[in-house]
Amino acid sequence: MHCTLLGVPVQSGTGRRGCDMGPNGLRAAGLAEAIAALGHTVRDVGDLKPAPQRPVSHPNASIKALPETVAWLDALVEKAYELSAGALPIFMGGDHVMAAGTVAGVAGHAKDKGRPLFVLWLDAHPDFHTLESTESGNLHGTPAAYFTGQEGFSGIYPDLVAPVDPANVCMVGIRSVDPAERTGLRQAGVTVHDMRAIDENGIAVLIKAFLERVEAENGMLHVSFDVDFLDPSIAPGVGTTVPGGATFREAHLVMEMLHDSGLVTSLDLVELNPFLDERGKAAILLTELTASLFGRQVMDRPTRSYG
Ligand code: NNH
Ligand code: MN
Ligand code: MN
Ligand code: MN
Repeated sequence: MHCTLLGVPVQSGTGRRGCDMGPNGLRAAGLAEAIAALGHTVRDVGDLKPAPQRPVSHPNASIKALPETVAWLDALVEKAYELSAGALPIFMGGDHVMAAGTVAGVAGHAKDKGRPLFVLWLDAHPDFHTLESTESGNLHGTPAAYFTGQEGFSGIYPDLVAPVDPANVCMVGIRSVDPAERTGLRQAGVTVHDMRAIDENGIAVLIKAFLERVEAENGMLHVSFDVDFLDPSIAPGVGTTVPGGATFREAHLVMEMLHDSGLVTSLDLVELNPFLDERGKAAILLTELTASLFGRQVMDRPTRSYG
């Protein structure tokens, strides 16, 4: 397999500084080397720069850093569209507002190919706020609402060429949902597997059902991995820790199943904050998890195909 690494040092979407060091944290942890060691070719194309700022504004006064964030998205939608036509892109964030740009760009490519885009959202949070509903004003809480075409983003965030069908979005690991997000998710029909669903069913059952759908519909699959999906005890390097997250083995199992499926076409690694990390713990874990996604196994197993 051929992959491209792109650094996206955006941190205007979060209230805490340090996510701009995320791409270099992953480089220091040996992300490219870990993927290459599995027999893949990896090209690191460096860090993206934001586009010039547009004079955007919104009546919600709590919103922080709107023109700065939109400038990142303007550059990123185009770059993600361009990269997804070639080797498998791995987007190294940066805070999670990055996914507004990556998913919008990748969705444009899927549309060109006439294939549906599916999104696996691994996160403690659904990030399903609109510009009206966000109370924190931190725009990393908005990407999933934007790329599924919820109202109120047009003329501000980049124009959406191909909104993702909310029915094709599967969220796993969710354990912190604001009231407006809860309503929005239900109305849109997003599949949300909260931590209780993982406890009751086991994560493998949930992931397998989703992958079978992607396969059956010949979908492309974007995986958006927020570090706070993981329990903070194993991944301290993130600004928004929420207790009760995915365990070490649950997270690896998801990545191993994603590898075996052969369905993943693009990947976000977001919200790593090296300033808050402990001796590279979260950066190293994220690197090891990515290695599982690219085929690292304890013992050889036949690669299953879903569907
Ligand atoms: N829902 C909260 C907000 O909008 C928290 C979002 N924070 C995240 N998302 N880290 O992944 O502010
Ligand atoms: Mn997130
Ligand atoms: Mn989160
Ligand atoms: Mn492989």
